[in-house]
Amino acid sequence: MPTDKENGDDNRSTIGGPAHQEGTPANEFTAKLAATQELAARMPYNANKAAEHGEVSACPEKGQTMEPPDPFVLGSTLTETIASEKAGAGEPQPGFNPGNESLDRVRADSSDRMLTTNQGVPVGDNQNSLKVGLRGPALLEDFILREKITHFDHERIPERVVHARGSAAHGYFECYESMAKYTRASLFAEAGKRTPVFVRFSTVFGERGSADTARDARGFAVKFYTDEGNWDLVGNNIPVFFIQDAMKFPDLVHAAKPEPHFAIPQASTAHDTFWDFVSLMPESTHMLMWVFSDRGIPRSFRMMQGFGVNTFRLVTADGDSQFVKFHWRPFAGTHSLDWDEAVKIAGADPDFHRRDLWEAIECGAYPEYELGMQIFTEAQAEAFSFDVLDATKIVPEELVPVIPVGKMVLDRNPDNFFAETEQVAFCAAHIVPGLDFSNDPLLAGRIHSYVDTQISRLGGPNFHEVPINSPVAQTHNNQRDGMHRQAINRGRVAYEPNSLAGGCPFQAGMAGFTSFPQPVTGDKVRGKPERFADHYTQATLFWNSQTPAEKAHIIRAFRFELTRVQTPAIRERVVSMLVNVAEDLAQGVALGLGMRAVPPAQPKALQQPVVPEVAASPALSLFARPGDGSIRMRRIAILVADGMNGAAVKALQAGLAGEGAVPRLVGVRLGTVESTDGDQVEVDVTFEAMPAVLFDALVVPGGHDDVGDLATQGHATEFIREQYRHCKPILVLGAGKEVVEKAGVKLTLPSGQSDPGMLYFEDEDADNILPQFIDAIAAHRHFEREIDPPRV
Ligand code: HDE
Repeated sequence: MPTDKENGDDNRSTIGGPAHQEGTPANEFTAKLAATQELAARMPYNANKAAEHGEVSACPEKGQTMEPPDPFVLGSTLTETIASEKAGAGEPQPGFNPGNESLDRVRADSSDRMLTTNQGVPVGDNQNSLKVGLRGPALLEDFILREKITHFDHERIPERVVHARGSAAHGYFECYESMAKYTRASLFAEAGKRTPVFVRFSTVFGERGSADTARDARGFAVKFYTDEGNWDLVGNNIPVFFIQDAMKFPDLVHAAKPEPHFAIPQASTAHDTFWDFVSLMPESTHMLMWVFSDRGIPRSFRMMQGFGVNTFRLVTADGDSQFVKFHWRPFAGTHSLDWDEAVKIAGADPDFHRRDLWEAIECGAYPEYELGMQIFTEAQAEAFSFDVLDATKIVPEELVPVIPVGKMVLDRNPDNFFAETEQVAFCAAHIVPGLDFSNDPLLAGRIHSYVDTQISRLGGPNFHEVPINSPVAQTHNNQRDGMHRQAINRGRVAYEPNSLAGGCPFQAGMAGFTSFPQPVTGDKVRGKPERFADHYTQATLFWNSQTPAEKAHIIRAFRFELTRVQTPAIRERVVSMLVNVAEDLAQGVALGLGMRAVPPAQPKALQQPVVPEVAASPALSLFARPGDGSIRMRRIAILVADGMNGAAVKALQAGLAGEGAVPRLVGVRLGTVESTDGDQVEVDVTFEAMPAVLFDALVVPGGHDDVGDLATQGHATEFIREQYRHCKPILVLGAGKEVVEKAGVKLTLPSGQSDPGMLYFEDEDADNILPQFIDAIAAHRHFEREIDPPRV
């Protein structure tokens, strides 16, 4: 394109202009001015202004918009068509924002490439700094060294103030049926519709490098990249929370985190400040019951439920709204660890959950969860004995059933932990048209908190442009500038209403997000609704819904934590709170703490008793969801030593692997062992590298008497004892029985009855070994065997 100079025209000023632009434009600059004038003139006033007031404002107008007579009007420059390798072709696609494209746009691959600086300059020597002579001083001009070190110096960003430790995966959500009669949310619009998701699981209180198996609630945060923007369902694996009002969140977190004077203990609530706080906050009792049940130590992220916790709203296209509670249910069932096991795993493999998620996805055993909704009207909510705005309460499934609405499949691991898992920014305020908030005062604080925290964690207001956070829906607004801005917005208009950009981007009107017009009246107050004062009814409901084994575990969990509390008055206060939940619970804990007597119950905030709708809810037991019977990704140890029956071991190994399980031959050291038929069998892993706690089940093979020297190896003996103590299925074949007995483990229950988790076959080649063992593994744990203190 010839420039104005070449045309013989003057350069034009960018300040002011004539009162009238008449005549044919002499060049592109004046043509642009004229087209701009034409466009602006078509919007003589803001026609929507009147509709912004009064009752009609409830249905906002679609913004005024016009097409420009010339596309240059909307551009920043006249030179935008001058292409270069860096600037691009200069042909913007109207309405397109490449920041929302798939992550491929930022995936970097260095295969077959030279090393460069961040400026793209090839680096000749990546081994040595620049010096005066080989033994001389380094030079300040070494920009290559300085860039490398400077970048390294700033590699870390602040960790999340809570939920710092986490792992994530990509996947998709698939809707079962249209939910249009409940919500206009586009992801629920039709059967089979798929929406990409990114899910991050986390612990709450531990630091970024803490162990995965700490007792804690688990975060279950799902980012749905819907075609109408991102929806973040930022939930937990427990359906209630410690507190009722956001005002108390910093107090809770300060009490639970390491004590500030010496920063101890890491990732544990077993210390004075936590129990001091919660025992003065009786509304936390219900949450404590859940966290100190086995839900606080899940076996895997793949085997835990998720809950939205707060009450939300669904809103239809016609503007009708109902309340909703969100639930995730794992197809693999809900399973947990044993506390003793969790403690040992923290040393043996602190990345236990992270590794498990990664391995399952890499192996094609994609974790799957069903999304369910409890949908109920405001009138129903009014009639409940509890307040649905109180996040310390559930809505029992007996009152409102959970409707399955779709399933989520996690089928891809992130490429880069930092870029994706660390930089992902969830936010309880990220909702889409068709959803809305309730007045839950905890949720109100959350709506504020998440964006605010990302500003310091990710260094500014543009964190939505980090590729993992940017929606797949196009983003267009007049927000500009700030740290790390990536979008290069075209044009000079960054305000609305405007005529100079043809009114764009224009407000969506009723096609966009509109808040549900819930009527609100009342005085400004600080306080809580009366029904929030019921602190114990649902804690008791939870207790009453547990099996005897689960109750025993809850008592032990309280016992462990409170034993580590130093101040007896705090222990007493906790027990006095538990008396209000159930006598047997309080007695069990008091006994475990060596108290001389159970203290009297703490006075209740609510004097009149609440009559709950249900006394027990079977769905609250962890055993209510054993899963689909599959043993995919369960780790099974097969102990091996010289003199074992190799044929039986190989058959089992193949059979278990065929079921998708992970059988590993565990021996004293790597190398081979010799089986009875003279075969050399390769050991997969050693007792040291993978101790018993890292396996879900055990096989003790048969063979020669004593199966070689297995019975005399301390490692093997300890391995068998731990598998037994943690109530895991054990398969014993032939002479393996002697090895097990020498470890002090009995094949029958303490009562003398047969142990369903202990399978013994004399004939090591019997046909029914595998099916029976698979059933025992799918059942996960065999608590019939459990006694306290343990037998071995
Ligand atoms: Fe969070 N929470 N939270 N929270 N939360 C954060 O946001 C907060 C609450 C939950 O994998 C923070 O990005 C307040 C309930 C998850 O990145 C922060 C209150 C539930 C995650 C924050 C709550 C959650 C967070 C810290 C009370 C279950 C991790 C870093 C008013 C429904 C998301 C961050 C991820 C993270 C604030 C209570 C779930 C500080 C103020 C209840 C799963 O913004």
